[in-house]
Amino acid sequence: MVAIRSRVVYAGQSMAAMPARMVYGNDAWASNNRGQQRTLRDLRSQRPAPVDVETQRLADQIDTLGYALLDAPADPSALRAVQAGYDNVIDDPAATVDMGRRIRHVVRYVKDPLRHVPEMRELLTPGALGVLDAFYAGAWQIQHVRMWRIGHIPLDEQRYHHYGNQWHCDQHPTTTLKLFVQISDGVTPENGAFRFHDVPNTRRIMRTGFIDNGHAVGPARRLMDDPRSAHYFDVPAGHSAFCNTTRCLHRAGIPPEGTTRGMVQFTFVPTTTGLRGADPFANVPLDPNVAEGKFA
Ligand SMILES: O=C(O)CCC(=O)C(=O)O
Repeated sequence: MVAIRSRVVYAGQSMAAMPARMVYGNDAWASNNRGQQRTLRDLRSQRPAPVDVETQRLADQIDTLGYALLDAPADPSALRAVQAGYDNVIDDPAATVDMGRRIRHVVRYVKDPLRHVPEMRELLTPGALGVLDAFYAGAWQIQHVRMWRIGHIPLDEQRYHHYGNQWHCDQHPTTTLKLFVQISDGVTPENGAFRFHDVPNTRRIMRTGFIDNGHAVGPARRLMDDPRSAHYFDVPAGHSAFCNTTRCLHRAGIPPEGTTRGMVQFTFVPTTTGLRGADPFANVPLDPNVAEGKFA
């Protein structure tokens, strides 16, 4: 019964999103596509960022493919401090909140992660800062910072949305970027790696039968589930990648029973109030969506 009801809801959402999907190849409303890209074009034409060729190449790749994997990992001692901080905080009920949609504990977020694990700041490496400056022409800010852990979802529950375990596109403005930082060791496609399709594949899937939240028919279904066409974030801990999760279809892998996978994520948006200051963490607001009663 619940499954039938969710199909109906999905179908309804899907119909509503259809025109924007055909035009833009993603699930964000027209206003989150068109106007946003204009903002970016204006910023870039006013003050192109003085960055090196490789940094610019990565920023350009985010425009065309929707993602960029950074070569240089975080400093090993910073990573160790973050991993120790994560291990300390993630089992503390006062510092965390369970946010799974059907089974609460399958995903647990740290409330105010910058306070609990201040060393997280060092995961935003000089390489990442350069790409941000190139992409946003220096005019960006951190919208929020997240640290979370996902766990196993029982087989008969895997077809439902618990955390981002079903293929989906976020509905943020298309100028929003997320930097994913691997903080668990030994992540593989089989044991829970985050995975995504690049922008050209996402467009194809969106236009050829994607319904919603892991549901698709026809060519979209085949392409979406073809492991050869997806990218897996199975890099060693300390490595990071930008992903435009509005333009790239993505999902979490599901860790095997008895295991978990952690993640740190920084979310960036353009700012119209000038270049970023010396400390990008100076005024990062608390994330209103990480709270008791909220869902992942
Ligand atoms: O890999 C994960 O834990 C899911 C992330 C995700 O879906 C998102 O950040 O939008």
